[in-house]
Amino acid sequence: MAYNYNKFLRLQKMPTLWCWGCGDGVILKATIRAIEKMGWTQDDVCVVSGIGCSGRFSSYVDFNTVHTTHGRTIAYATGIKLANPDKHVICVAGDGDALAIGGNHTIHGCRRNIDINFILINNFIYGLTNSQTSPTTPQGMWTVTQKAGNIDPTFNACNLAIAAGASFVGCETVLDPKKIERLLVKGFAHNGFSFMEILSNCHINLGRKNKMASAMENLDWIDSITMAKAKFDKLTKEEQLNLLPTGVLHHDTEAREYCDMYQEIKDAHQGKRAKITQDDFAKKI
Ligand SMILES: Cc1ncc(C[n+]2csc(CCOP(=O)(O)OP(=O)(O)O)c2C)c(N)n1
Repeated sequence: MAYNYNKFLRLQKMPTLWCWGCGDGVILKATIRAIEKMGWTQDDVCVVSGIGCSGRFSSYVDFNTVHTTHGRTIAYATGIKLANPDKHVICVAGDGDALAIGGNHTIHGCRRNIDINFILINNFIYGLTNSQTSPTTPQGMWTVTQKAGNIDPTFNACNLAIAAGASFVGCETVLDPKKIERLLVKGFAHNGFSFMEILSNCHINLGRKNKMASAMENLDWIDSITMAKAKFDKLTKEEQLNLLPTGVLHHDTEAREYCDMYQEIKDAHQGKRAKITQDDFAKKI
């Protein structure tokens, strides 16, 4: 039986502004399925998105939503989560939004390990503004700002998130919507900062000038640069170059979550628990 997405969609906002064949719709549907799998209601969830094609996400889903400024999803989400720790906060941001203008916010969200579910839609380009280089655009690719080919080295977003302290990090691609759904369910269930990168196609703004003008060609390219973590781990360092592993890449269940620690401080102030000592939150570096 066909899955009924309508109860979580703002149908009056349809059709979306996304191009035909864009992966953003695949991610949106997987997110709705994952939310339903978690048993969360519309009121339990707050979706915060930035600016970009990916930023339109919050317009189309019928939860509490905030469509905020470019690169600032985590700042808003942090405030929302601290004031409403019972809500499940989901941020959606593009690679430009999350790693360029919002890069600083992203690393500090990871560092704080606050219980935010961060979905990075990485289409390797600035989509909405028509093809400027992003921090994940592969070297050599044409962009409107580097017409002879991008010379900037690229970020590996998941490695960045792990190094910055995110306690759950994973990656999937729009080639396999079921795997996206499973990754999101695991990340949503994790108490801490869940960084979930989904590699997506932008055949219009990246593909047309880089010999992958159709969605299928763009997806074939994504397929060629990704490999399941178990297989990836068996490769030599040299063989791993230019490949991105998929699946759950890092899961630390011991790291303390920020709202929980904040609650303990509030409880101590209100005399509901013993005074906090320096050792309570100390972690060996
Ligand atoms: C402060 C600010 N700077 C720049 C812009 C212009 N702008 C809008 S979206 C965007 C980049 C979009 O790329 P990305 O974040 O990768 O999202 P996508 O559209 O690919 O989903 C830029 C530079 C803006 N809206 N606000």
